[in-house]
Amino acid sequence: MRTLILAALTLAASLVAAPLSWAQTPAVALERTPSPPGAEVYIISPKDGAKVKSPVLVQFGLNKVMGVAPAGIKFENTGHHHLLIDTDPPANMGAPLPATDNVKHFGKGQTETSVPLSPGKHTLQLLLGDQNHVPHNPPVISKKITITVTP
Ligand SMILES: [Cu+2]
Repeated sequence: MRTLILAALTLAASLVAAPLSWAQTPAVALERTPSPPGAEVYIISPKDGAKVKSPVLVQFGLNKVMGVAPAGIKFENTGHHHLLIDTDPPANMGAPLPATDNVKHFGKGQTETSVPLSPGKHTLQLLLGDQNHVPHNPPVISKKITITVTP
């Protein structure tokens, strides 16, 4: 029993001493941040099915149940936006979101962006993340929209 407690304390101390970089997959599952009931994230523009020119101005909407806070700030019922471009949401919602060409982080609390996109069809979707870039529980995710970029 004593050994078990020591092991737990050592683990806790190591987590405090060496905070995980959000880009790494944590060895220990992070505690998920709860989202309040009724939280909704949505793409204000462009509209689903829109024909647009590149660069595309994408505006992020979040209903009043939640607020936007920069990454690293722990505050109840807040998060920051992630724009998923031409990709499905991750299967594992319990891990920090990667930063890739298809998953853009808006960790300063931005609520819009301008994305250069090649001509053709593209999908866009918003996924809110907590201070550690981990989706909330349950995830706050928008409908996936499809747009067509015209040359
Ligand atoms: Cu993030």
